[in-house]
Amino acid sequence: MKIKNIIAPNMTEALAQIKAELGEDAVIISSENAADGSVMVTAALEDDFDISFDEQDEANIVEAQNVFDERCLRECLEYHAVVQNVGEKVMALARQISREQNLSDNKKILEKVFDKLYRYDDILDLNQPVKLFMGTPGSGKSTAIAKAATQAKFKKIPTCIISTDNVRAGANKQLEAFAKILELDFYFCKDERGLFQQVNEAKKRYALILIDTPGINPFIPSEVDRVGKFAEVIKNQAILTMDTGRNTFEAVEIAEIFAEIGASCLLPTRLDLTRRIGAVLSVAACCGLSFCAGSVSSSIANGLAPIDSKSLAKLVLTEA
Ligand SMILES: Nc1nc2c(ncn2[C@@H]2O[C@H](COP(=O)(O)OP(=O)(O)OP(=O)(O)O)[C@@H](O)[C@H]2O)c(=O)[nH]1
Ligand SMILES: [Mg+2]
Repeated sequence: MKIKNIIAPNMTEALAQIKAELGEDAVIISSENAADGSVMVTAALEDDFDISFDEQDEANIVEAQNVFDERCLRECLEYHAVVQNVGEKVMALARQISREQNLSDNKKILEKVFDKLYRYDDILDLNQPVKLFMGTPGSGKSTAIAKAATQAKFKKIPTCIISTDNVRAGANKQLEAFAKILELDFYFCKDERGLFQQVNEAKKRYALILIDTPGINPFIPSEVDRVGKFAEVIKNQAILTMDTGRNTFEAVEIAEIFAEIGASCLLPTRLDLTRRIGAVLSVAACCGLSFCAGSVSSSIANGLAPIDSKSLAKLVLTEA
């Protein structure tokens, strides 16, 4: 606080001097008349604190209120065993979205993060009518095909199934039996040349062509090559089926090999047997694979569940 004592011939002059020296906001604390008729006035001025509240201040407060629970989200990602670089990407996007869109709700933020981070396809998207399923042995290829074929049958989509699996005894018989029950046409091709011809023929008659391949060990090049040749001739959608409960790092390594031979889409299987989905979150982000559906039961009748940013966010936040 600034204090000034002013002596002036009269009160009018004293006030003028106070105004000149301390400004309009000064207040008179005391005044006295001296014996000679002059006046002695004590005036004070509060220090200048900026207490104005403008739009920017308001925005800062809104932002502060909307800070999301970073620790909770980080713990969820750790629980699901998401690989570090994908986890960091999710956190960075979450912070950006929270700040830019004034959001504090973890579920809403995570949905928006997954909207940005992943692509989502429809398993029955007929713009890509030829769908080849690939994956490790027992990853759920034939089951996923039977489920997709069942959905297609319900929607009256003209569909056929082609098997290229001559590795596992009885593999064709199983799928052929499904095709028979569903009253769908079933074909078998033993090599890539046969597949090429069969697919070209099938395109004239069917809106959806589902191709099964033998389960392969991605660490054995000759096995990878076998399915790679099939993928090369169809030049359409290659779907990687993967057991959701796999070790995250193994899953990413395996998916990288399948992505190299053309896998563009991920179909997580055994979601019903798994609580942690870090492997599939990591695979889709690291290998740039879209999600096309998820398998949530061994039962063919239960079909395939659609996967989108909402279902992924729910799985991440509720299981952890
Ligand atoms: N609980 C559960 N079981 C599944 C799911 N998907 C597949 N299975 C089971 O997993 C086993 C293997 O599935 P298949 O569809 O035969 O796997 P595949 O990839 O065709 O196997 P190969 O042809 O031997 O390479 C079967 O017993 C299926 O019933 C699923 O989403 N949930
Ligand atoms: Mg099979």
